[in-house]
Amino acid sequence: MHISRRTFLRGAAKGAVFGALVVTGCATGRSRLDFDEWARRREGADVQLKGSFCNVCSSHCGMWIHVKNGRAWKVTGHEDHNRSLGKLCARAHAGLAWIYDPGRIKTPLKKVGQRFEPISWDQAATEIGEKVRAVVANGDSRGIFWGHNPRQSGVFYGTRFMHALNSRTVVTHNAACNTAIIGGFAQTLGRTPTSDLRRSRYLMMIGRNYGEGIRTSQATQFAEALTRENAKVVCVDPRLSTSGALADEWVPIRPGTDLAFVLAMCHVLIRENLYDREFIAEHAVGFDQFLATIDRYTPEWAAEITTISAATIRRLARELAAAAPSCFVDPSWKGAFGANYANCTETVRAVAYINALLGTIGRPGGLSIGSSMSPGFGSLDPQRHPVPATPTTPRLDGQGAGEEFPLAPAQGLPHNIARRALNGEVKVGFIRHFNPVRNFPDYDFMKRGFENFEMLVVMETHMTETALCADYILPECSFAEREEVIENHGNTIAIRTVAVDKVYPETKSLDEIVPLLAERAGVGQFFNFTLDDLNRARLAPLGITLEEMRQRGSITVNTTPNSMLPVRFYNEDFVRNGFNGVAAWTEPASGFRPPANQFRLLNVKQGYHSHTATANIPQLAQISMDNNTQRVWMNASRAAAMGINDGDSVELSSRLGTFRGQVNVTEKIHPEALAFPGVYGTRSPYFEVSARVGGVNPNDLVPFQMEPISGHAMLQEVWVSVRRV
Ligand SMILES: Nc1nc2c(c(=O)[nH]1)N[C@H]1C(S)=C(S)[C@@H](COP(=O)(O)OP(=O)(O)OC[C@H]3O[C@@H](n4cnc5c(=O)[nH]c(N)nc54)[C@H](O)[C@@H]3O)O[C@H]1N2
Ligand SMILES: Nc1nc2c(c(=O)[nH]1)N[C@H]1C(S)=C(S)[C@@H](COP(=O)(O)OP(=O)(O)OC[C@H]3O[C@@H](n4cnc5c(=O)[nH]c(N)nc54)[C@H](O)[C@@H]3O)O[C@H]1N2
Ligand code: SF4
Ligand SMILES: [Mo]
Repeated sequence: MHISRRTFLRGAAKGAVFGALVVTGCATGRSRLDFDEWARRREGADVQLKGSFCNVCSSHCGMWIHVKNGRAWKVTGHEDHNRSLGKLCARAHAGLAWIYDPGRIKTPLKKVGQRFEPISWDQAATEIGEKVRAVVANGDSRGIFWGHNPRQSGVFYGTRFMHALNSRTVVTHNAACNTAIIGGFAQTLGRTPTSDLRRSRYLMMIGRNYGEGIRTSQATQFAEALTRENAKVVCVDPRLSTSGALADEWVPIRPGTDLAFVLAMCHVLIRENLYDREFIAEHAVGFDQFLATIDRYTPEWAAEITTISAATIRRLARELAAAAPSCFVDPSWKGAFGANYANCTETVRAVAYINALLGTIGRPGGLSIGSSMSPGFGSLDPQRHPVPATPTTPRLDGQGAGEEFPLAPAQGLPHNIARRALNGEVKVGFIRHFNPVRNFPDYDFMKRGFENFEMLVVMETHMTETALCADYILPECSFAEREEVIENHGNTIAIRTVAVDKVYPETKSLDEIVPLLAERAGVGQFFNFTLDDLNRARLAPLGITLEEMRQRGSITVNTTPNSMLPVRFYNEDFVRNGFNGVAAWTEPASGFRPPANQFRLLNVKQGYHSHTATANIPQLAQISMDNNTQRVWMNASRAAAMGINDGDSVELSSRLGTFRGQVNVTEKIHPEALAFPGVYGTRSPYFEVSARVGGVNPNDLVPFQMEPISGHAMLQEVWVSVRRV
């Protein structure tokens, strides 16, 4: 029997294509006892299942925490949760290490001179409250902000706290992730679409690596698409990622030039009359203005810029058109155009255009515009629980109408706060579940900024680089030790329940911390309710009780389908603010051709780590060490020309400095690029495991910069040189 790649993948079993990455339980190989059977035997009789959702990345996959003798000992995917679909990725399992890690912060800490000293919650809250009162009384509320990896508990408590203090500034990590995507799609389609992976006949990923930038449900659906007979998967990426290796076609592209590639495909669709005229007639705004720009974007022009041949660009555009409307150019996440280059927002607009030309938006197998994010949660009775008025104070981060970055989305610009701190504009920062000093470009710049607030309060589980800048560190208990504001993830609602007792009794959850701080800051009246009151109010309109919610963990609810909005090929708001009415070719700020002997830096994910947060988890660090995955990828022919061999130690330099690392010499990367796994090179002396792994953090080489339209941090706008040592 002939075994094609597709048949082989199908044989590899649905959902298990990424091997260990999507863990469903596997045979042990040596004995006949399979993992599930072994687990059943081990569990014995007294195992309780506690509903929760995973804390290791923003996907928040619904899961069950299995508790035996008061200890969490394993997790499994929640079958009724749309992000996990009954499965979890490898990181979720390692996330258990978080709960029992002896390196967790155990009491509140205060910086005294160069050291941190343990203090009581009472002292911490009183001193923080006094400082905040003084700043507010002085009319300086603009100088106060809250920053976080946005999670619904943080959004609720953080925003309410800031409003109570007359500040409007709540910022998130998105400016180092997908701000251009949120902003660009909002400005063009009204919202960010998602791909209908399940039904598509042609899936084009431009810098989206479903196999390693994981959301469990999507990884599973991507794996299914790889095995579908009538579907073609194309990965456009300067690097042969796990997804690219499994795809039908890998199209290596020069990094930073995706905009030229997409505009040239648009050109082909128009010139060859392959676009969906009906869809355009019905939904497009400013199509004539767009047509007037398209002549210049020939495939020959794009070939020079992208290093993809004109023939390939034409073929890919024709193939997409042949599969339309059951096809898509993926809206992506961070990879190519989330927050990397000066042209990212323009690239996102162009991706919206090509999907509109193909008529994929709102069509089966195309881009889904989904359902309303709100399942109709209720809210607390404002008569009994006064809501602070939304302040009119200007924001601290320069985001929004009338500010420095009028078109930046509301998710905010934390790096601009670091800059403003250097001018003495920042009074008090509250940071929760967020490590901007390590995870934004330019470590020294971010650190200097975050050390230059009058007061920084960090709510953390670990002694991160950001925590080390703080005046006060407040220890939050782990995800398994707390209940939280009920979240909605599309049409699933999910709760975290208390699975285990607090391992460190002096730690607190957010619903304990914020009301305490608010009370000492003189605004306690806005927090005269318990988390239970809040969750009951949220559930009331849905007819679900808190008890039922706790028991079921995740529940699918009805949401209202979104309606189609106009596709704005031409956008007045851009013109008013001095930008292009129609998205137009724009080079990265550093140009697209590398200077002699230099390389483009790529900042990439690995399937078994989350950003830098998991770098110190011993089990995951061991995978890195066993496989030398902390090494920087370098193209084999370039390496040979420079006399560099696989595994060699090298110096990697940019204008910010020189760092020592090792190289992974491979054919799987564009000659002009170096791929840095984003996990390594942590700077906190508390991360001893991570320090043993080694590696260079890409953010150490990238200077502070801001994209002109969305204001994001441009994680790949830098040239790096390599020298063998
Ligand atoms: N394992 C794991 N999974 C995660 C996360 C995690 O930390 N770890 N985090 C979650 C989060 S917050 C996010 S944002 C997503 C990210 O998910 P993705 O965006 O899919 O992941 P990335 O690794 O950032 O980038 C994907 C690919 O983009 C390519 N790329 C880089 N520059 C360019 C370019 O200029 N052009 C093109 N065409 N391609 C380029 C890289 O080589 C890489 O293979 O993952 C989510 N899931
Ligand atoms: N070098 C590098 N930089 C990156 C990336 C990368 O992969 N590498 N990825 C980029 C992307 S796509 C994103 S989304 C951002 C992510 O940037 P962040 O949001 O800063 O990163 P996270 O990994 O989500 O975790 C932040 C911190 O949350 C803490 N934490 C974990 N659990 C809890 C908890 O229960 N309570 C509290 N209070 N704290 C907790 C962890 O200790 C961690 O330090 O970084 C961006 N920058
Ligand atoms: S994708 Fe993995 S790490 Fe992220 S929430 Fe889901 S199971 Fe957890
Ligand atoms: Mo992200």
